[in-house]
Amino acid sequence: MKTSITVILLFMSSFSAAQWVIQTEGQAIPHAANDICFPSQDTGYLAGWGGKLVKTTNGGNNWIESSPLPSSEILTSVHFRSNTDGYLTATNGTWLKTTDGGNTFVIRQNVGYPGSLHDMTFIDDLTGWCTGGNEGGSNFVSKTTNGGINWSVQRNFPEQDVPYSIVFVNHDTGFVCMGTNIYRTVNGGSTWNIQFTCGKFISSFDFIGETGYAVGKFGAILKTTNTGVNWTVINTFNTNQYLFECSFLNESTGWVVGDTGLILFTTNGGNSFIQETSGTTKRLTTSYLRDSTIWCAGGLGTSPGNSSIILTRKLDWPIQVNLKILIEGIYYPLFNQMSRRDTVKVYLFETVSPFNRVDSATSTVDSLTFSGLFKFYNANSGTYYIAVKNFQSIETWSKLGGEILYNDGSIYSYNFTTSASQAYGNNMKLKGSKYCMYSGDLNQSGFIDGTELAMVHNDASNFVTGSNVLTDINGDQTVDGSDYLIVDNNAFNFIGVVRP
Ligand SMILES: [Ca+2]
Ligand SMILES: [Ca+2]
Repeated sequence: MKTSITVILLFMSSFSAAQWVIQTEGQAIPHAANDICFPSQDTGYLAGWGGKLVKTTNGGNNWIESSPLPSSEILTSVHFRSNTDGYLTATNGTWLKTTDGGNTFVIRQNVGYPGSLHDMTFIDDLTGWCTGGNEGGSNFVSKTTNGGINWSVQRNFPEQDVPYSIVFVNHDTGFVCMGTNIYRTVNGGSTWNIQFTCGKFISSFDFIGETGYAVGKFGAILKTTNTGVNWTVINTFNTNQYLFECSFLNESTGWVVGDTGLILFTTNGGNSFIQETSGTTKRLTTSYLRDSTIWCAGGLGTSPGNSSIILTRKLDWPIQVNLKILIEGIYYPLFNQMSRRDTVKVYLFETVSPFNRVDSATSTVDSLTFSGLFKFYNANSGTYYIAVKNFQSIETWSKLGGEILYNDGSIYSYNFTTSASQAYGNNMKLKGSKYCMYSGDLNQSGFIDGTELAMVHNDASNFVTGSNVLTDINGDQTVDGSDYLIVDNNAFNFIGVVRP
């Protein structure tokens, strides 16, 4: 018995979510990493201690080292807007620019004030900000509007605060974290105001549209849904670890990385987190999402045992669609239920001619909730028509234009029952107050006609009974005149598939 349980668990784990893989540790990059950036799926950069920048051109499998600064300096951030054009910041106040993928650098010693540079963000090729300063010294945000040629200091903050992470969601609205405060600007950094005081040191931000997250010391996780006007503390994962960075794929799905190899994952906007197995106890300081891959990296300081580590994880979820659908014959409005759960096959079609079929999934639609969860393992994120088939019904397509579906761990909901227009060409039958797939295409020819009338008539004449009988249109386990009536009505109205 014990053996069979083990086998089942192994079987299940091989189909669970993707795993983190350690791409490189120690030797490839001898010092801890601070920031990672992937301008494309293949090309990535990692900046860290010892003045080191490393580069990959194969998605992180191999890394090539360069040393733009003396080893006593620390590169604090790396930001590439293309495979070749990027910027770096360093603790000695140096700002570096490359236009050849890190082979050569233009080095700028001062972007406003002396002092360490901590972070940098660019909203387009020309406009960017960086944060700098030292404890008890000159603390500032500096802005460029010409790709880093000129910089203007925007504001001195209170002496005790040092600005670290900075992010802009557009040319006007941006955030810096300073100590336990989140500062916000709505005028491109001309003025900054404290928007939220957390009580814990804040490390960094990530924004997806109006939704943003911030993480920090002592397990701090914060969330905003109105572009940072209001912030709420998320307490759903209890940890005291230092959280360094978060990367979100959409408003609800994202990762948080932190001390001792901690990686947290949520698919519901932080309502709950699960801890993913990282395979390391090293500090993870940075994470980056690009297309279907996330990387994170870290390490601690320059001592040999604390050298850098890079982990990666493929996002190989299916597209998940929760469909609500009713089947005319077996739906009873009086009881608001179907006479049985039924198997439904769902296809995804491209929305441009010739409307190629891309993927399919089969599931059961519940007799009471009218819902089923369909998982598509082959389709990539994209816009698709959702076409539904059932062994007794007319194939029914989703409304004009298609639906945007993502393979990002989220579940997309589509409800065919609320309105005729939820189906392409309004091709559904109103029964009670709900819309249903037409019943009667028993040979799946795409239309309902005399062929099906003959089939039902024949079985009714022979008093055929039983469950899941093809000609038992209303699912009462008897083939009779009431089944014939449904088919007759639809045949009379020339009901057939309506699709682009
Ligand atoms: Ca037919
Ligand atoms: Ca029947």
